[in-house]
Amino acid sequence: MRITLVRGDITDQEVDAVVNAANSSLLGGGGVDGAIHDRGGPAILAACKALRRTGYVDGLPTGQAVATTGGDLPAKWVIHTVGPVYSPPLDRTDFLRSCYRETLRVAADLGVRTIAFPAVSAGVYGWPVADAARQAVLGIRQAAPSSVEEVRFVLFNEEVFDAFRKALDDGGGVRVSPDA
Ligand code: AR6
Repeated sequence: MRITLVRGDITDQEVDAVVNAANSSLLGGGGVDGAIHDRGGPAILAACKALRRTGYVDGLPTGQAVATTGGDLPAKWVIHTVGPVYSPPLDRTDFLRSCYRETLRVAADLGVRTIAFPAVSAGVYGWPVADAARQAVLGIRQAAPSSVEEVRFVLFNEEVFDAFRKALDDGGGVRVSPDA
């Protein structure tokens, strides 16, 4: 599995699956969530509502992941995951790593080969960016080998991009594409 970094908008990514930094209601919000629903159109919300009527009556728990159609996005799938709200002194880091592990497990079940992740919890949920990047890399590295060939982190601004580059500094085989 190859890990790549790009600075950009996750809704532009031509990958099999994009990851939504959702909330447990699965009914939309701001940030990545708002952008995905805006660009992906009503089919995504309809699929989320259907999930709420069936297996996820109480919503999607923190650290878990579930897939829907990608609607009008270039990606075929959206995999929704719920990051933890940053709330020291509670240690919620394993929930954050779990978002990446669980998302990759769902992706593998779908036969996904390329997947784009945002910096889960690093926006509205307030997780400090440097640690959000470290937990992201750890979570990806904890995932079982699967069909996934490329994990692409798509970072919206330079500060987050630099944090992920630093977190990956000790890893080999990383391709950095700031202009993609
Ligand atoms: N593409 C890539 N990254 C983005 C984009 C985009 N289009 N838009 C924002 N980011 P956030 P969270 C970056 O707040 O912290 C929502 O209301 C952003 O700069 O989207 O997990 C949900 O419904 C930041 O670095 O997710 C939840 O209620 C990162 O993506 C809550 O926010 C994550 O920011 C989830 O908060």
